[in-house]
Amino acid sequence: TIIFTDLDGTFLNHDDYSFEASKEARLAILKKEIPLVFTTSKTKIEVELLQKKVGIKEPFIVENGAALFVPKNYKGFDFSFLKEYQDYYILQLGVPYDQIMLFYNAYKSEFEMFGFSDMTDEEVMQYTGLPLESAKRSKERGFTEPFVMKDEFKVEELERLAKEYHLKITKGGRFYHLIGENQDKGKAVEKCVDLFQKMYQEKITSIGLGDGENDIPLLASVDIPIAIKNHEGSYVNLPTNKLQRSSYKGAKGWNEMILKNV
Ligand code: 2M8
Ligand code: MG
Ligand code: MG
Repeated sequence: TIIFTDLDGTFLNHDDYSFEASKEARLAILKKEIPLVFTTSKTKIEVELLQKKVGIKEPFIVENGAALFVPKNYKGFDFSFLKEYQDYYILQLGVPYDQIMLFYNAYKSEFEMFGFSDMTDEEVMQYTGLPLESAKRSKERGFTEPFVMKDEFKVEELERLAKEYHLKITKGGRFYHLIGENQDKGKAVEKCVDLFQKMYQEKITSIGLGDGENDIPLLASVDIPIAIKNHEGSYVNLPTNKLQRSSYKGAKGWNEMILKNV
């Protein structure tokens, strides 16, 4: 078994980003040595710090499926056929941030987009409720740009234009995200499962948890999809009767559903 989880609103509470309520489930996962793969819109540095806080060192997927990082020497497996990057092996599905910014800067005034690159640290804090240090880290983007937009009805037109640049738009709990056309959380999950099946030489059961629109590809690509009740009290929709739904929001819902499934 391998678990892929979204962070904000799923593993972490939407409002205060806390995860204490999932203690029991985290212990169960630890005991069974189940890989817990954070699969998020967040940046590499944000995930690294969260892993430290949680006390785990696992592979992780950043910026909406832009890249999968596998720590070197993970479980003694040989991932050296992948590209090396710092203390990791990396598999990249996203495009360089420069390419994202080329499009973003060309259209930001016309569409009145306000992105992380325009925001001061304080503004990111206001929009997200993150403390200063975390806000700074969320601005260290490598592959994608989160933004808000005044005229939300113009998103369709923006999507059409993005397509010409081989980019697309997805939606997280608070922001739109400008990302590469060949990336999403689901594609990265599939690559990761393939890698692990190669290592273990057997079929692996994948569990996925998410609360947002950008988690739909993730949920669609796992064996056991779990929708966590989002901050508005609703669930993402998936055209399958396999979808399980938590009774609680955020970390408490995550705890509930992991204990039910592992
Ligand atoms: C952004 O992502 C969230 C995730 O769902 C969103 O769209 O609401 C990201 O840019 C991330 O880096 C940041 O930590 C988060 C903070 O709420 O916002
Ligand atoms: Mg979320
Ligand atoms: Mg997310």
